[in-house]
Parts: sequence; structure tokens; C-alpha cells
Amino acid sequence: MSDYTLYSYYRSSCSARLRIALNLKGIDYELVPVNLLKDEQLSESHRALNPSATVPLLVVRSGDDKTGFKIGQSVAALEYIDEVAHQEGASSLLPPARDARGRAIVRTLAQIISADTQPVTNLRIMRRVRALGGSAEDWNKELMTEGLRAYEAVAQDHAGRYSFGDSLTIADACLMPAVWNAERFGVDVKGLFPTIAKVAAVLEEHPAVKKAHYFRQPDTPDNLRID
Ligand SMILES: N[C@@H](CCC(=O)N[C@@H](CS)C(=O)NCC(=O)O)C(=O)O
Repeated sequence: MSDYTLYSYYRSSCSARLRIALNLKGIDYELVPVNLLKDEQLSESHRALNPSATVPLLVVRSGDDKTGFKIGQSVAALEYIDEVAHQEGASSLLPPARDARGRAIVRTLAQIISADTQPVTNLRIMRRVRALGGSAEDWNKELMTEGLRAYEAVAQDHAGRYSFGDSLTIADACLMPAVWNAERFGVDVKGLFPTIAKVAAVLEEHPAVKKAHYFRQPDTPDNLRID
């Protein structure tokens, strides 16, 4: 048995990916809030744990290992959670190894969000856009629209109940919080992206996703909290 600690911020899309996966696998975890608006991710103590100065950070402790094994990249952590749980008999968040094409499609979808969309709309980038005199809100709305347009184009040929067929995958764990962010910045997800909207509607009803929602976290401010 391992102990899991998740360093997380309630409104961090990358943290939400891991909350969704941990909830899906029924893995209990201790949540350590890191307040991005107070720059806690930039502190020496956090950088010592995650040199990327970001959340999420997943720390896994087992047996006598008190320091823990640290994973500071959300997609690596998603796959780790999936692989460990799969070894213990849970269903996988990736198509089976014999379906190499399916796995490539799921990873393509996950990377449209995790490699092409989130990094350019991150808090540190928004701050730089503002420092250069631009509108970070317009910047994010445009880039999130472009990212979701690419996702829609790939997913429309493969989606069932979820982004790839009828099983929830790492692509969905990346998509759901990306949709929450896009809606926050005024992207008309339902109007522009019918496949994503259909999948998101199913995801939003999933108990693991509900529990991972931005507004149901221990560090969610009281004025945003929902039941
Ligand atoms: N590639 C990293 C990105 C992590 C990341 O950028 N996290 C955001 C929150 S979603 C963050 O910590 N931002 C802090 C900042 O921009 O200073 C991952 O997938 O874990």
C-alpha cells in the first residue's frame, strides 16, 4: 500500500487532472493546498519539491520510504497512477497495449491540451502578457479556442460517450478542466464544439469528476464553493 500526497490548487487544471484520476481509481490522498495567487509555487520550499515551480506535485510514499517518490508533471503522474492501479486490477485510462493506434490517438488528445494549450495560457504567461500591455483574457480565450478546435477535429472521429470510445481515458482527464477554463474565459464551448460539449456533459455527471471540481476542494474560497 502507498500513501499519496497531492500538492494542488483548487482552480489549477493540471491539478484537477490528477484529482479526477485519483478519484476514478478510488485512491485516497492527502491534499496540500498551494495558493498560486500568493505565489506559493515559487517558494524555495516548493521548488525543492518540484523544480518546475508548479502544481500538481504527486508524492508517493511506500514502506520505509518516508521521503517519497515525487512526480512534478501531471501527465507523467496520470500515467503513473494508471499503471500502478492497472497492475492491481483496475481498468486502464489508456486503450490496451495491443491497440497502439488507439493509444496514440488518446495521447494526441491529451497533448493537445497538456502540451499545446495549457502551457501558453498558464498564470505565469498571463502575467507576462499583461506586463507587455496585452489583454491576458483575450489571449487565453483565443488560444483556448484554438486548442479546443484541434481537440474537436480529432475527437469527432473517435468519440463515443467519452473522447475515445466509451471508456474514460487520460484525454478526458485533461479535457474536463480545459473546458472549465475555456468557459471561464468566455469560449462558447457548446456552440462551437459539439463533440467536446457532448463528452463534457457526460464527464460532468461522473462522481469522480464532480468530486474533483474546482469548487469542491478544501482550498476553494467560501464564495465559490458548491455542494
Ligand atoms: N506541464 C506541467 C504544467 C504545470 C502548470 O503549469 N501548472 C500550473 C497550474 S495548472 C501552475 O502551477 N502555474 C503556476 C504559475 O504559472 O506560476 C504539468 O502538466 O504538470
